[in-house]
Amino acid sequence: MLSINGNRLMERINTLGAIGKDEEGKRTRLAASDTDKEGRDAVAGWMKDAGLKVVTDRIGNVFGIWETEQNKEEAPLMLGSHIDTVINAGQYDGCYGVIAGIEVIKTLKEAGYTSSRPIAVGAFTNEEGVRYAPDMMGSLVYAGGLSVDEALATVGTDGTILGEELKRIGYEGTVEPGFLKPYAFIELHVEQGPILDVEGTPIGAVENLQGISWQRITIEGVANHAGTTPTNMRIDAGLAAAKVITFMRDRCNQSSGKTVATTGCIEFEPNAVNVIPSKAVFTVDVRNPDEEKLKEEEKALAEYLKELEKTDKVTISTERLVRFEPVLFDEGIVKLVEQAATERGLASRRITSGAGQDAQMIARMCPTAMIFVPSIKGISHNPKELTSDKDLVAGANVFLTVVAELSNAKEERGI
Ligand code: HGY
Ligand code: MN
Ligand code: MN
Repeated sequence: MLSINGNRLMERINTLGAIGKDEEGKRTRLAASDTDKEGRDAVAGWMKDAGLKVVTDRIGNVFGIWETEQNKEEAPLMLGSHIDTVINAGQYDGCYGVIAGIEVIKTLKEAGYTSSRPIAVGAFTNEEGVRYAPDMMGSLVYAGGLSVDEALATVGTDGTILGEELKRIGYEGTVEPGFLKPYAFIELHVEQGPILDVEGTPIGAVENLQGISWQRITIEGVANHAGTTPTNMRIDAGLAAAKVITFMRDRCNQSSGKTVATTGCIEFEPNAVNVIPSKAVFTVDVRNPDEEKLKEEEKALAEYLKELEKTDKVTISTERLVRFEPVLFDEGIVKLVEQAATERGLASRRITSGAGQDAQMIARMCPTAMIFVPSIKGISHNPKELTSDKDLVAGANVFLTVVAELSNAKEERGI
């Protein structure tokens, strides 16, 4: 059976993983930053090394394309993921899928395979959404869910403009997003959750992905002296924010684990140890695989904020940052993933993606699915994120089998 070059895969994952580390060893490659540029340059170099045509579109998505005179009129099979990271990130999230995509194509080419359709691997811009919201921005624009000009005008958390930053790092492409109309899309990714690791299952056949709701909430209270103000006279924005965070945790606990909620960012004004906060600005990320349940959570939160305005005499405003409905992946490709795992003697199980993914956006364009490999202890968005080399290579080989099947790659040797 044809297999990928495991050493090359791991060497590249570790090379990319070393890019963007600061003096404390924290790995951060926020979208369109200098470290993101370094990562992009490395990946574009590996695409060229595989003999791929490298094309950057206007939102900075970078594609490596393998096409021949015989197949270039056919709709391409598309692979891909992202290489931008969160702050102080792990080295596998996104990067694994992009590097494995290049590896799979290079392996097919080296083995003398020809495929009935072009195969393209993409590194999508700003999947994480940490610097510029929304997340999965590059793939959302690619799929036509957000105008490229609107996306390029996005103001970041640091006041920069995405389009200017892409230009500054040399990744302001000229080709319109959506220039390739994929026949199908398949993304390989680490699970980022604990299920496969706990069960000892090496392959996840991802059949759906949960809905995501991000909002920024601003609570205005009254600054006052921390020592002289009696408790019953306080209009405390900080306390009200804390009540929202615990309210959402209670909702999660009542949802038998289906709803998850996170406040990842919070800022107080004037942010002084002895001043009752006059303002709290914080984010709420709520997710649920069921659209109706997610709507219920959003409604419950909105009602609670209204109640809080009365009980705590604060003023509350909200700003929607992201809202993506749950996505169902293509049953035919999910089955292909299970078959490919079996062919390679690997156990697999159906699984839901708790994380947002570029695949959820490209699923708007074509039949799409994902392959997961285990994350040890389910840790992710954390430098301790880890998947064993063995699982990474096994996942990439299942990916190879699925890609060969979907692209009808033919050669005398079985794979
Ligand atoms: O937010 C997410 O789930 C993804 O990591 N962007
Ligand atoms: Mn990811
Ligand atoms: Mn991520």
